[in-house]
Amino acid sequence: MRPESLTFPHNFLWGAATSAYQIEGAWNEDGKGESIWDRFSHTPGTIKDDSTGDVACDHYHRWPEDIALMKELGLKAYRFSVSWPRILPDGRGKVNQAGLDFYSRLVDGLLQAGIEPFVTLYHWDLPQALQDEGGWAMRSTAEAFVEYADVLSRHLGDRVKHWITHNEPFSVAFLGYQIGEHAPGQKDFPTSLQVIHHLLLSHGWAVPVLRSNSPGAEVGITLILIPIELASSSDANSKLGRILDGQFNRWYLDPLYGRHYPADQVADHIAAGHLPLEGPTFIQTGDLDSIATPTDFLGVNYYTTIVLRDDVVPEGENHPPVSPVPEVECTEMGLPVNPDGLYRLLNRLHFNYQPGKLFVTENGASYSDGPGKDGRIRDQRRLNYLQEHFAAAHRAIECGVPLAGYFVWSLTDNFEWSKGYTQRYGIVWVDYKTQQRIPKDSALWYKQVIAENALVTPTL
Ligand code: GCO
Repeated sequence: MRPESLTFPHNFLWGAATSAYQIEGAWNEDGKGESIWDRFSHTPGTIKDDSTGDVACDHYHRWPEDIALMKELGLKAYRFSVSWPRILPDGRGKVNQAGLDFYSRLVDGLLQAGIEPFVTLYHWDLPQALQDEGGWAMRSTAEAFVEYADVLSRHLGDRVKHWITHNEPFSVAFLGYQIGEHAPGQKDFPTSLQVIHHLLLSHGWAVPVLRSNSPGAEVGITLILIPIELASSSDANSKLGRILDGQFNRWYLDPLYGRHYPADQVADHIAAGHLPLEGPTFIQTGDLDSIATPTDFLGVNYYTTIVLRDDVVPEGENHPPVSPVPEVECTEMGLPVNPDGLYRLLNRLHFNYQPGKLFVTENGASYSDGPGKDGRIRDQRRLNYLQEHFAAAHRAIECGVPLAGYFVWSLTDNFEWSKGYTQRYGIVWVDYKTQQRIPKDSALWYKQVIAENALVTPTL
């Protein structure tokens, strides 16, 4: 390793990411409305350890401490999401001032600490009132999203200069509407196509609203991207590779970058009877132009790559359908570790779609290492994971990919959706009984990386 070559560009934004439902708690305080995740987690049998996000990391009350922690680590940026039902308890109409005040204080606190806020508008906690009307299957929900974007950006637009409309529309559709493992727990493929369309449409509609309320701000969207690699070029592998890449990646990237939904996938859906749906079509003239509204950056969430091998067949509803290859290390989420996949993905995006700017908006790993007898948390596997992925990002930058920042998922351990508290992604440990936060070795090393703006060798 040549240390001098592993310095990152000046002003590279090193950050960490979280989302509202996963950390805030205070699920019914200060006028907040119910979200689909409140409803879902309160439904028996939905969450692995029968837990909920009712309290989570209690960030709603402990945010000053959390900002102090971020400052101590030297974070340059913090990506968090806003709970829509804290702002508009019924999804539209009546505004809850207490909700706006909470985020306003958070933003002010971050700026005072010299930390750039990156605000995600939708990280999955739809107001239940909108779900009662059909949720994202309805075009009216996309309209309500624009109202929400307007209210929020009117209040924060003077201080927030980075907006992310949606987090991972793929996960909303796949986990929430195809396999039913996330809220709202439906299993209906054709509906999921409608849901995706309305998510993307609401993004496109919101972009000009955010820009006009937040002069000079950069606006983008975050996608989870799951590269598919072929370990052999058999016909079966190539076909499956094309289909999975279409479902996970191209179905989102293509329309966002003005190429419409991918023709091969549309043909597959028609052949399978998934399109068109009964009744009037959900795609209206002009929608694809709206979806392709130019943005300032693309947010990339990267965790793993799917490698298709002839001898290992992905299992049906396993998500993502990874083929565990015995010799490849997996995180405790069961995701194979593949840093090269990030390098190739960033290059592919640059070659193929050319976003003006890219941020890795999430990357991290679930490992449960906790405090040793001396209280120190030796999460060496997470540290290695991050080190290898930072190096992959660095290689991509050297190839000319305009990567401007990197957000580790996650700042603290938190509520991992249907896995409850059984998976720990934080670089900071949370003791859920006492709410004590303890930076893990990975956090202490990350602090050094940020301070040097370079991939330093851990000296812990
Ligand atoms: C995402 C999810 C995160 C998860 C993380 C780990 O954006 O991918 O929103 O909330 O916690 O991906 O699975």
